Amino acid sequence: MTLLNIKNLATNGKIDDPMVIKSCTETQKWKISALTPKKLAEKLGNQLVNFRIGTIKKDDIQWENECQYIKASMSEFLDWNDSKFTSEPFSKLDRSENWAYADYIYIKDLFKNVPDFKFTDEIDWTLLGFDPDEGLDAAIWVGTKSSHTACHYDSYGFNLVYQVFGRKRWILFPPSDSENVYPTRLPYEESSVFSQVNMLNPDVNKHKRFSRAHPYIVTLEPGDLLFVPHHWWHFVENLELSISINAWFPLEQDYHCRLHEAVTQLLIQTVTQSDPSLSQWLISKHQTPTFNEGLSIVEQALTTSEDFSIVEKTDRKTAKSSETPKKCLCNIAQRSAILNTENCYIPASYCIEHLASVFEHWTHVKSWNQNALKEARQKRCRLDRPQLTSNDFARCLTAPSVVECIVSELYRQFE
Ligand SMILES: O=C(O)CCC(=O)C(=O)O
Repeated sequence: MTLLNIKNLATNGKIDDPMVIKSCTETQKWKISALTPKKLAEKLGNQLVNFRIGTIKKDDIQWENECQYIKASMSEFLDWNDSKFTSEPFSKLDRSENWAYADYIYIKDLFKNVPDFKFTDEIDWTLLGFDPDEGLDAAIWVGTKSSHTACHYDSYGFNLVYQVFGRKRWILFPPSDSENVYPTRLPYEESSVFSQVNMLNPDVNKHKRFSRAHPYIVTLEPGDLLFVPHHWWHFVENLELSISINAWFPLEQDYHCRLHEAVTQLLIQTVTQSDPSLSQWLISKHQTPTFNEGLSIVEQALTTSEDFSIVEKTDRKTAKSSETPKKCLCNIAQRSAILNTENCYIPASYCIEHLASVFEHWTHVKSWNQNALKEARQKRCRLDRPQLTSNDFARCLTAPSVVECIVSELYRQFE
């Protein structure tokens, strides 16, 4: 019998806050739990792996479209990490100035040439209540200290993250904070919505509403399992050499998200065609389809989301007329009981007050106040009218709130 049925809890709305299970008994049974960077390098031999390279800057994050991408073996990566002699391309990168991240690599692809590797022996999602054919597209993330992923949310499903080696810090924000973290589709990556806020040094003059956001902060250690609910924002940073794995699991509302994504893709295609310089925002892995291909993807998504759109519309009406913010508001004690594990805790106590001790430079976010807002507004009025660029216009046109209006209009027109 499954003791910890995460699938049931997550898909039936019994947990809708992030949750960490410290030293999770179930996942520690997985063979992959014993993986270390050294063992990984031995298993993979000379096989080349993609690494994302960023510059170490104390208070500046690196967006994916600003990173370099290289291919090297895992052992070259480890030698470089330890400042040992290594060959190109790592030898060209100054270790003290750069970080490297083999991020979001499908486990099945990475280990396809490793003879003794069997996915279900390594990772057994059934121990968490999933069916044997679920979670097979899990990804692995191997990064040096300071490597990070810019703040974003994933369009589909919910996410389970297992920390295998080293420590990794997650800063999460609820979907209700969306307007406080300034969503954008530039840079564009299919199914990721980025925040414009620099999480290592937020500019509160530029992003005023960020001071109202509600971060949940947690440091994952080896053996910890993190549940990331649907559409929760996250900024993730490796605090030391780290390995983690994750998988996204589908939810019913993904039908609606698929239509939202299809419309966004079509708009991105349109703006990059009108001004090719906007292509700098495309994260290289992804190619946008032609306009007609994009249109037919929207059409398909509209057809498959039709049934769901009826539910969505009803939900939206109810949401407006009711003040209840959440489907499921059970307290920590109740949830611990549901999970039937002593090691479970919810990092909800990591609220805004906690920030100062985590990031000293965030203290100015806390001290920022209404007077500062007034001053900033007056200053802006004194400035000359800023010039509207194609970049500004593209950012507005592809903004998730605008796309949501288009999606609603599509539902109305094709009812
Ligand atoms: O671990 C990371 O750097 C990012 C992980 C992430 O974005 C995710 O699992 O959704």
